[in-house]
Amino acid sequence: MKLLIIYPSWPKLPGQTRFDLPPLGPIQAAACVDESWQVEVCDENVQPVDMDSDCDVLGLSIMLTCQAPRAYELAHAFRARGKKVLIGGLHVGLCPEEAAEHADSIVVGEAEGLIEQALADFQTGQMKPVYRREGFPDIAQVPRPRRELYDKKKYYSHKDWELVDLVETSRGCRFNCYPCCTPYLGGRQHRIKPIESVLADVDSCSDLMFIVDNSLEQNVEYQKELFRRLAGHGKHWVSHPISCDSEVLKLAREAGCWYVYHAVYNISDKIKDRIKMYHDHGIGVEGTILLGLDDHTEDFTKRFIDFLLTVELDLAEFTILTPFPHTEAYNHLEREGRIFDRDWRHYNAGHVVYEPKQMSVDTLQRLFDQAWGDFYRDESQELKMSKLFLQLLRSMPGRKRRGESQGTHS
Ligand code: B12
Ligand code: SF4
Repeated sequence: MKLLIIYPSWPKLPGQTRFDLPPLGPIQAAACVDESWQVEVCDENVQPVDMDSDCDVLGLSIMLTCQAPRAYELAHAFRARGKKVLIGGLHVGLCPEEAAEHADSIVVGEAEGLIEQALADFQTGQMKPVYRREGFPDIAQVPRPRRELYDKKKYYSHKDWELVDLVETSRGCRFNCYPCCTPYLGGRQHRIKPIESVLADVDSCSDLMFIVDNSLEQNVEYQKELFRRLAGHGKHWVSHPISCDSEVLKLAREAGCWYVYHAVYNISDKIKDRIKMYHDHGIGVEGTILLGLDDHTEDFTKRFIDFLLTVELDLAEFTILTPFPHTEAYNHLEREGRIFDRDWRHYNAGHVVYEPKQMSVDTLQRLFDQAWGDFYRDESQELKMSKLFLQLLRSMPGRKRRGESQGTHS
């Protein structure tokens, strides 16, 4: 039996240099599937879809809400060719009823324990429309993702350098920030993987990694233990924020922390100090900046952009507040009747889909473009990225370009 899992293409942010990373969801779901199935993964962002695939089941992996329309198009095309279609991924956890309209079957939430059942039921002709569970699978039992299903050299390289592998060390978050759906999807408890299983996975990765956990910061002891054990594995990595505490940052650096994504949400010395502290420990910072919150006026946004130019961020990613399903932002804006655009293709964090409180839709859209333009005016994004790479290469002298004899990784 053959399962083809497609990760559909999505509309990228217009201002951003394009980097395609090997998605983790499809190969994590694939890891649950038993040997009676041959599994293929196709990331439509980097390769064409074989519409005439001889698969028995088409799996669709929808991570982002803005991927959903393309996923549904593919679902219809494959069903018209007589294929059974099984849809899973984060967006299915947010909008199961919608996904179910386009599939023979859906897996709601984390796939472990469910995708196996769906495929076994397919083999006996009894695949159910919905697979879901109460609670979450045992994080200690989550298998290692099947990284060999990607041709990294072919599809995930930039200027001859192989890009990062995605690694997950925990799920869930005890916080509940306004724009975020992670606590809804992954639960309000921080579920951590045993460090041995993280390290076993890490050893199958290339020397560059993106630790995708949304909030390692919520567990200081886990960070310390993880970073202590990660040191010596020869990895360099990017992550979401880690605790701004000298001991944690020192351990992180020794474990190969390259740079962190860090939300910058206001004009304050506290933010400046945090960025400086990361830098003092040899860790870069990419600011993630959300525009369009209710207290953002046009004047504030302009001053905010100016402030960002002074705080020595290594990179910046600007996004527009987007009311993704099951977030506080959605509940709030929906309650006030301010969401006017429900086309999921516009939910890529680069479109205004709601009425901002203190400016017009057009003004916010213009300020978003201006933010990208101003931040990268003197030094382009490519140049800033190259500087970060140079910094990295100095700390890993063994790393060679693809094709050279040593230090290459797959
Ligand atoms: C990695 C990541 C990215 C990477 C993606 C790289 C790639 N090629 O995949 C990058 C950096 C590109 C990215 C970008 C964005 N991201 Co992002 N990202 C994530 C992150 C941190 C991790 C996702 C992940 O890999 N999880 C681990 C895997 C194992 O979990 P999973 O995908 O859910 O897979 C499981 C199940 O869903 C299921 N499953 C998955 N596939 C399949 C398939 C089948 C057939 C089945 C049955 C089951 C199944 O099984 C898996 C195992 O249980 C999440 C937050 C999070 N922690 O989940 C945000 C997240 C997905 N991103 C989010 C957002 C908003 C964005 C942006 C739109 C804006 C931004 N900057 O944040 C941008 C895109 C901008 C643009 N238009 O270009 C939101 C999603 C909101 C939404 N509803 O769309 C999230 C949830 C963050 C958040 N806290 O709100 N992101
Ligand atoms: S933004 Fe980060 S800290 Fe806040 S709820 Fe989401 S995952 Fe947790």
